[in-house]
Amino acid sequence: MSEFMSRLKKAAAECESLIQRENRPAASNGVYTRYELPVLTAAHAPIHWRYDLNPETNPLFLERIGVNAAFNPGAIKLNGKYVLMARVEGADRKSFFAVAESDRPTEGFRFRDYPVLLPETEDPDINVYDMRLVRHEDGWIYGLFCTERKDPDAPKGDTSSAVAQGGIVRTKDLKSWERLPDLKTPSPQQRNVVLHPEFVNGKYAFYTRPQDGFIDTGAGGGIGWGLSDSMNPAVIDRETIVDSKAYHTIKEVKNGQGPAPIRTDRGWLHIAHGVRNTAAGLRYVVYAFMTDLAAPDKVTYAPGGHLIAPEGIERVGDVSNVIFCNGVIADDDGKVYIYYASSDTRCHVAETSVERLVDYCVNTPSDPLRSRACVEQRSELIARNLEQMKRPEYAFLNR
Ligand code: M1P
Repeated sequence: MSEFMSRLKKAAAECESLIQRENRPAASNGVYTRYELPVLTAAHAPIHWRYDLNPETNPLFLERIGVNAAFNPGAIKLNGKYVLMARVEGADRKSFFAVAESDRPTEGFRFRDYPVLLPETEDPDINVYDMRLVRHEDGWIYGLFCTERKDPDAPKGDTSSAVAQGGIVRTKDLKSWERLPDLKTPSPQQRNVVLHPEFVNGKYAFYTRPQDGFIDTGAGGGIGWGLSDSMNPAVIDRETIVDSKAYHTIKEVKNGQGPAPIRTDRGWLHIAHGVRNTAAGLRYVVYAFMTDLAAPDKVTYAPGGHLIAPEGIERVGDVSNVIFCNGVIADDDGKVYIYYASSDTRCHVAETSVERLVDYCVNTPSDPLRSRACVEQRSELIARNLEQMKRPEYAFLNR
């Protein structure tokens, strides 16, 4: 067999076995259950995205256009399929979007034949990433994403400074896309823009993340909120803060709304990310909170600390110590699949339910913001438990 054919067969078999491998539930803290294996990685990218499959032009079967990472997926259930809109990053550092789908929520994700050819505005995007897929009550599925362009005011020689804004597309089928104008807000830059799934006072409602600079949120920051009369164009005149960053917390440096919130009987259930600084750089974790059903910008429950923090292999990647979530699927049976990415490298899933997440939000005490107050909070739980443990049915605990 030629080198071409033997390498082609090997590459195809490896990719297929990755897609078809079984994914089993792993550790659970009762709130959610992680699954053992990532659901999507760079190696899930089809071989026909990466190799030239013609032996005449690629006799050695060399990879031509590499894929570096598949992470930060938006998520939606469409026509009975679990669909991820992954941020795929080529070896050339440019991110793009690609749909991967499966009949099962925790395994079997396969990329479609082509990545998404995203329509551009008259000011072409240099980089696009982190799409939130939102099924709005107006009948459209919107894709809200970050569009990044070089900062026109960057000093000569500065080839890093960029401007981030909220890009918007809409679709009915995740196949044909209509590009709408970028969101306009009073803030110089935006990232983590998310559309609320319902009208609020007859208007489109957005979660934003105002920021002064590309990385630093500066005086801005916090999960913002604003209303727009229309989506075409979407314009927010006034931004308020729903959930601010706070000193010595998991969201000390910045935070951002994850996917669109889930409607529950007890309020809107939000998943977000919080960032703090460490000697090893920024640490990103995922947290949860709830807001009022009638006023989605009013926080009603704010459990202290993180919901998901990086563990094991999740800690390591292109941008280490990062857990980021912009995709969740609330299934018809009440189960919730949290699709999260680790270290800007790969996608994972954790399974939970609306019931468990609401219980978590309502019954987890909020962050008391001081070490002593934290000990008092924990001691109160310990005291109640020690009383409980005196009951005969707890004798196995040997107290
Ligand atoms: O590298 C970590 C994350 O950084 C950004 O998120 P934020 O705007 O909250 O800092 C995004 O680039 C995100 O994609 C990335 O995972």
